[in-house]
Amino acid sequence: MLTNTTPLTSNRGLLDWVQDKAALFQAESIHWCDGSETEYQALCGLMVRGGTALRLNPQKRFNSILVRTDARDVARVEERTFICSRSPHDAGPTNNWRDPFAMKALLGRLFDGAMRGRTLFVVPFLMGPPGSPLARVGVQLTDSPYVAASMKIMTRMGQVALDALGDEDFVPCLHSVGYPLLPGEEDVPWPCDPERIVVAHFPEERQIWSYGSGYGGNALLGKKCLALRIAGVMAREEGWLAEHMLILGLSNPAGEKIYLAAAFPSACGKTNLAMLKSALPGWKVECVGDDIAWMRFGNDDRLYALNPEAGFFGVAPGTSWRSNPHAMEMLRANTIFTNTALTPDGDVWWEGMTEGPPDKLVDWTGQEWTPDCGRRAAHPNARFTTPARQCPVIDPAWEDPRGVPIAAILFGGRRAATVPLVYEAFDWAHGTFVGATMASETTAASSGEAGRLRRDPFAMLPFCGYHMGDFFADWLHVGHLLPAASLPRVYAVNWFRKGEDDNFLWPGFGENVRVLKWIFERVADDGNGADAAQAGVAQPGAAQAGVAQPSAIGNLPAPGALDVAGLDLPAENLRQLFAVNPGEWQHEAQDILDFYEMFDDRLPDELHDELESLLARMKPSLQMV
Ligand code: GTP
Ligand code: SPV
Ligand code: MN
Repeated sequence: MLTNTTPLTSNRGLLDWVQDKAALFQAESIHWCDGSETEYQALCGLMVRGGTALRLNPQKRFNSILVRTDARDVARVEERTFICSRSPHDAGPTNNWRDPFAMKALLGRLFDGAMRGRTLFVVPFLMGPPGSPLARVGVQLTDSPYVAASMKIMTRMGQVALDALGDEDFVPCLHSVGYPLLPGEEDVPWPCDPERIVVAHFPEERQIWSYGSGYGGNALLGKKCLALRIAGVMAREEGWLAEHMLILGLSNPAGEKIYLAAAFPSACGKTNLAMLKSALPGWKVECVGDDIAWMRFGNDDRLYALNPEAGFFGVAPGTSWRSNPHAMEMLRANTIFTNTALTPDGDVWWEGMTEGPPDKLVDWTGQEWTPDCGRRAAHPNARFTTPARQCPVIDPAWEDPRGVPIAAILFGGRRAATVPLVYEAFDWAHGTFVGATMASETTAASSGEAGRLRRDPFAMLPFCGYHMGDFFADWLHVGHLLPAASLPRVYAVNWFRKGEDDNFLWPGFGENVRVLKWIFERVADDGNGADAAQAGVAQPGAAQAGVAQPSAIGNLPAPGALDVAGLDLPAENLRQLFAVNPGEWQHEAQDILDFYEMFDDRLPDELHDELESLLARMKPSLQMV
């Protein structure tokens, strides 16, 4: 049973804190998580008996469960996420700010007795590979077995974290689903308090307090709360970067390899790109991480990135043997599925998984479902939680405590118009401008309207724990710290441009390797491409390899430089994919100017200069329209 009351540490600060908070929460019992397999099984057993989870058919999905949440608790809630710095200026205009004193008073009331009738799980977790100079320990107190089990997959959880902690400080993370049980009261399958969700960060004290939700980034506090919002504040002080980025290794047919990092907003393709199965023979992608990158400067003046997580919390809809076979492979076993549909033979299903839907399902709300019923079978933000080591293309260096050297950084989003398939920034400052001004259509990863275009700088809009203007300044600063030759090159990508018929112009997924290939050939040229640098870029039959031509917005692939061999892509699609439409870009520039306004004098001058340079470069073409 889950009642390991013996603390697994002698860290005085931790012991006192747990005792203090257990009294506040009034939990019925305490369990110190050790992170063992036995414990994981017990947590799953608890969820199955309590009606939170269903065990899937082991012949289909070995050692896996399906969890259905309350329909009101299905995604991150950005309006209820707060940065509680002492001064509102430190949270900046892109964050919801609350006074820390007032917020603690509010949460103190909500937490008071919130775990009555429940077990308090003490979840020590390590973000980052053991032994890494950047690795950080957090301890989450939670009353959700789902959260404890998920943390086991997503982080290095239990004794390993306490060993890394020793007598040092940890990031305290308080979490309750906010559904105390009175004596004799029966539990519900997914307890939560959706009307009163609060996800609060105290950057000066490095604390996280979360109430009311059991879902994703609201509740798995190691992920967005610690590894991005709080880590960002630490990184700023200590001279490193915490980013919403995937990390991948890219090898060419000669076996030369570079690493890339890419920032796309939530549900815009990081998991898919991070483990893509290459459509080009000989080219290979290996995955270091799919969501978060911690980046530091190496002694060799290069930028190194590591994945602080140990699992993937990935978007299920759209994942198929065609779009992402490597993900399908890793989802065969040891996975928690959340808010997917259930097949009659005890397997999971979601929209886009197979060509057509099965005849009959149980949908994510537990109701009978048929293809003509007019409802979705899986929630659009249905997710899988699965260990990173199960990824068939996990990179050999994914747990290297030093991280991997980054040769290029990509910024992308969902843009139906305006933004070409790929272009290259002229230099670091221009690259920072591209990151700072990126925009994307909103997705189901956050509650609220999907499909609305918004600026999402560095894909960090919901995840930056301090003033976004200062975040921009930090990025510009990197460009002054490192020699230009060792800075990663910066690219914008957009897999989501649409034609007049509203269809995607680009096939995406495994074919995206064609864009990566062009980038590889570009960076291999300038000496920052690791092994590739020495080997040169000559590819048989690719006379245009790595060649670019400048445009007003950046360097585009020269005609013939993007390898589209064997891809049945109409020439008209290719033309539209790379069109830089002056009217659209004039509108874009105006929108960026409006966006700049909220930052006042905290917007670095260099970003104003970059916008002016863009306008100046556009002038000749504007006169033509
Ligand atoms: P978070 O986990 O929320 O941070 O999301 P993510 O950035 O990892 O997004 P993910 O890779 O899970 O993709 C989200 C959705 O976009 C899925 O439904 C994918 O099928 C779809 N998608 C990913 N890559 C492509 C692509 O190249 N083209 C198209 N058309 N869709 C894509
Ligand atoms: C995202 O929304 O960017 C995610 C999912 O990766 S969550 O963990 O819910 O933040
Ligand atoms: Mn994410």
